[in-house]
Parts: sequence; C-alpha cells; structure tokens
Amino acid sequence: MNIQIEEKPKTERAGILKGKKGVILGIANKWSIAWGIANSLHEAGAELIFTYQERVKDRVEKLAEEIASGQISCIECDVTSDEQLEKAFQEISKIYDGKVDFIIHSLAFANKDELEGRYIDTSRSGFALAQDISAYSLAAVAKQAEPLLEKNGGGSIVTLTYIGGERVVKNYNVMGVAKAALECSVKYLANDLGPKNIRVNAISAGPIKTLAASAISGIQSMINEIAQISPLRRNTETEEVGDTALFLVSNLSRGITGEVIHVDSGFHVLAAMK
Ligand code: 0WE
Repeated sequence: MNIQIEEKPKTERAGILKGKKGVILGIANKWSIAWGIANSLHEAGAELIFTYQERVKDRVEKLAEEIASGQISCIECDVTSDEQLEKAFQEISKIYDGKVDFIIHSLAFANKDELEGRYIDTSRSGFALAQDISAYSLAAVAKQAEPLLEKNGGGSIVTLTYIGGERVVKNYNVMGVAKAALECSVKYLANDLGPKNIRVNAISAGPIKTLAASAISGIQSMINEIAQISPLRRNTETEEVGDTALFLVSNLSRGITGEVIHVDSGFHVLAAMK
C-alpha cells in the first residue's frame, strides 16, 4: 500500500541553504519579521549570525539559543553608528572566515508622534532620523558587507519595505518617504553590486502585528480590513515573508536583482474601495 503523506514546510525547505552563511539584522523579539525569516533560513540549513540593538541583547540571545543552541553568534550593532557597523562586520568576517552569502536587513524607525496626523507636520530631525535608520542603513550595511560577499563570489542582500513607500497609507507619513528612499536604494545598490554577482532585493510585506506595529493606533482595523478585501482573503504571516526571503537568498532567484516582491496576500493589486 502506498500511503501519501503531505510534506510539511520543514521538509520542503530542507537543504536549500545548506552551507550558506548569513547575517540577520533587526531581530528584537519573537514577533519580529526578522525572527520569522531566521526560522525559515535556519530550517533550510543556513548558518546564521544575529545583530542586535543593545536594549534587546538578552532577548535576542535567548532567541538564538531557542533556534540553534550554541550555534548562532549575536553581535551588537547600532546602524546609526559607523564605528559599530565597522566593528560588527570585522567580527562577522572573523567568524565566517571573510566570506558571507547573504544579509537580511529588517529594521526601521520613526518617532511615534510622526506616525499620526499630517505628513506636513514632520520635523526636520524626525525626517533625518527615519531616513538614517530606515533607508541609509541599507547602504551602510551593503558597504560593510561588500568585501565579504565579493570574496564569496557573490551573494544576496534582502531588505523589508511596505506599500506606504509607493502610495499614501494613512499615518505612515515619514516612514513612507523613508521606504521610498529604501526601495530606490535597492535599485542603485543592485546596479553598483551586480558586477560582483551580489543581488539586492526587497520584500514588501503586508501589515503584520509586530511589537512596533502594535504601537500604531488603528493598526488592528487595518489588518482586519486586509483579511476582508485582499485577493487571498487573509493577512500576511511572518512565515510567508520568511519563505520569500529564503527564495531571494537561494540560488533559485539568481536572475533577480533590484526587485521589490510583494508578499501581501495580493493587496497591492487593488484600487481604492469603500
Ligand atoms: O514599517 C512599519 C513600522 C515602522 C515603525 C513603527 C514604529 C512604531 C513605534 C517605525 N517606527 C516606529 N516607531 C515607534 O515608536 N510598518 C509597515 C508597520 C506599520 O506602521 C504603520 C503602519 C503599518 C502597517 C504606521 C502607520 C500606519 C500604518
């Protein structure tokens, strides 16, 4: 008798990233998109290093233990500091013997009081802060990672964006302008690094109730509406984003660079309704 057993996603991912080494920036807690990505890439057999912001050190070290006890190094890296970025990548280079296959950039920040009301009220310093952490940091990280990816014979850089960088989403404001800069940076970086076989892409995820997002008033009703009207009639899960990151890091996506892939239940095809 031939019993058909449905393959679990875990076995689906097995071995795709075997022998690949990468760095994930932006894990803060178990709701982080970066944590969902870490789980997909780990299941696919990748070796991982996590970087963290000082205030979440203990939590990130605990998560690293949870996913692969004793196998994941955690390194402090505040992306607003050139000195910390340089130090972190020196350490990464030592651990990985000068070679890296991929970088996952999954971080953003804007002042909470500028994620409500009118965009026109954005302060000069709030604009600069959002751009620095949410957009410039990708270029700064790419610059540090370039020699390690090059020595490897190429690699893949993946960042996270949101449709608020393409169109007006109520309250997204200064973050939308930062995501527009980030998505355009993906294109310029793809052109700079393409000759070295380094690819640069973004995933535009639908809203997910991360800890950062739960600080936004009205986020839950937004999430509920998407489950009602998106083509797939459901919300985006971190696992779906993780598996797209897995594809973008793997050799399966070798012909793709400078691209933004929407992982949003198809929401981006809709025109305004209601
Ligand atoms: O990119 C994001 C979240 C970015 C974010 C969130 C916060 C909240 C807490 C950046 N900085 C902060 N700063 C804080 O102090 N998303 C795509 C999630 C998100 O954020 C929104 C959204 C969605 C969706 C803000 C307004 C409207 C919709």
